[in-house]
Amino acid sequence: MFHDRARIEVLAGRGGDGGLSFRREKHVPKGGPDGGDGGRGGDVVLVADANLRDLSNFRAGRKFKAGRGEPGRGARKHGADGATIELAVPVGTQAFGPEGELIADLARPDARVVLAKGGQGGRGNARFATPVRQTPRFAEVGEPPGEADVELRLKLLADAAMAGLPNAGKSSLLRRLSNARPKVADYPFTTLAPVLGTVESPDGGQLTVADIPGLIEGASEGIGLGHEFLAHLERARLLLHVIDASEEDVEDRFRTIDTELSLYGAGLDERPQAIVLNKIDLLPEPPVFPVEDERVVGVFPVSCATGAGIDELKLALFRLCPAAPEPVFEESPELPDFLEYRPQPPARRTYRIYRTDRGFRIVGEAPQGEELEAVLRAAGARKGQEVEVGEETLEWQ
Ligand SMILES: Nc1nc2c(ncn2[C@@H]2O[C@H](COP(=O)(O)OP(=O)(O)OP(=O)(O)O)[C@@H](O)[C@H]2O)c(=O)[nH]1
Ligand SMILES: [Mg+2]
Repeated sequence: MFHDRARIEVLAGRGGDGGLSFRREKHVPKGGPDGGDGGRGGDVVLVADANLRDLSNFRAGRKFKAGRGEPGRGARKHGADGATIELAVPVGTQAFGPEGELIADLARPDARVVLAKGGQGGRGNARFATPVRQTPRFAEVGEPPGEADVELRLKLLADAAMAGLPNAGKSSLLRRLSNARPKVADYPFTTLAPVLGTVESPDGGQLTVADIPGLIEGASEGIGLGHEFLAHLERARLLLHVIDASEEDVEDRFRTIDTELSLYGAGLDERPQAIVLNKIDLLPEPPVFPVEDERVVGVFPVSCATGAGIDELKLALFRLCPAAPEPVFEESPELPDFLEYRPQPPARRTYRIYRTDRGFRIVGEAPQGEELEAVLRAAGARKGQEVEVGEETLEWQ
């Protein structure tokens, strides 16, 4: 099975609480505050791995959790940072948020995207000592972690992708053009999953070409195998439309595929097409392509059986493939090794939470009602503890 979709839930690590501690030494009756800071929670990161072919590492509904930051301790000991987890995905994976919005596009090998950011560690009470407040009896609580519900979709990144009816000779053509060795047979739907091949030019250039399972009429509505694989044509800048020229009605068969491309949408019907008229070894005369269409950037009679026309096609591919587009997301200025990074909207908190020796204190514009409860529960509030909010002191139930 070829898995090109997965739904995952990710939870970063909570920041560790700041330490609330006072120095205790034998001959020092009143030691100063010495609680260290809590560690940062780990992130959940997607990393594009050039060795992966699909998303089968992710089965439906899998959850991934990064490590929590350790709390700060006495003697100003800082808590350790929580472990970040890296989820490897194939190059070409896109991540979508709950509303179907594009969050990340891992379009290059080693591209990295933070899906959920770990919480900052809280500051320990040692940090709050001032000349007028020598014994701060509070420490900051660690920040809550980022979380995300994400749909991963692999959309192959190929310079050119093949479209065509079953049996047209797409896989035979990929074998002729590239290093890939997809299965070839004289029955329809031989190819069940996309295959990528690398085409090399004599002067050292490289292109990738994708062989996609055959399309039939109704493919855009899910008939045959084509539908779910049409997405893999989306990011190819040139379509190689492969037609068996040894049969009648070349134009009809061209139209059948073209209709499915436009019904699918996503701009597939605007993509430039190179028409490959295959199986000319079975024809007494060279074929003609009877269609006038501005998207057709070239017509190539070939025979995958004899190799006729293949070198011409290969050379033309390097001329016809438009330059790669700019990445969807910019490189992050503050994280230069994070490509295609899109920062999460910063969680602007209008308040801070501190642990005290009797419970918690909230300073600033505190949340109300259920939100306040959730925030305190997340901070580890227990029954009977005191919660100071502004001027009020409540008891946590
Ligand atoms: N005579 C002749 N036969 C060819 C040529 N190219 C491919 N074939 C044959 O056509 C049949 C189908 O070839 P494939 O490459 O498997 O076709 P496909 O388009 O990948 O088919 P699906 O994967 O089912 O969509 C095989 O029997 C090939 O040997 C050609 O140029 N000449
Ligand atoms: Mg095939």
